[in-house]
Amino acid sequence: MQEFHDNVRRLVEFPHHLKHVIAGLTDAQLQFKPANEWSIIENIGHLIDIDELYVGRVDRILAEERPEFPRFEPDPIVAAKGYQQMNGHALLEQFIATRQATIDGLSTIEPDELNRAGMHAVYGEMTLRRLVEQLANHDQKHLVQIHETLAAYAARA
Ligand code: NI
Repeated sequence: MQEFHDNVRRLVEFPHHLKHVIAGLTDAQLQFKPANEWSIIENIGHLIDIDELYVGRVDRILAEERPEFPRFEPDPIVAAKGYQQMNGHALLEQFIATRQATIDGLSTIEPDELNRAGMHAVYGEMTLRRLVEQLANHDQKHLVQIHETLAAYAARA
């Protein structure tokens, strides 16, 4: 249970880190797209998509016996939602609200439910315990990508 709580705490803390990074950025920085990469706005939108995806998985794991999860393709969703045309700071506030809802949902999980699982088409068995760890790791992956995008913006010709 301790590991689960540690990962939930990582999920709680992440929006504060992200807000700190995003706070002073201009639209030009937020919209800058390195070749074949998402902009910072698109990264924020994708974080919303993934929270919604994971909350859906959590709900199904709690309600069904070993539900099956299809492979998720992030790029078409990011493009279809048109994040690139949105206001980055408003989108960040939307992510913060989405993440709060995620945390509220996770707070109702009982210790004996942590080993309940679904079956992912690519990753195989996903217990609730592992799913929450993956979500916290996913945050960090995109934080790194956001920092790399900022560095690429600063270094652009
Ligand atoms: Ni991702």
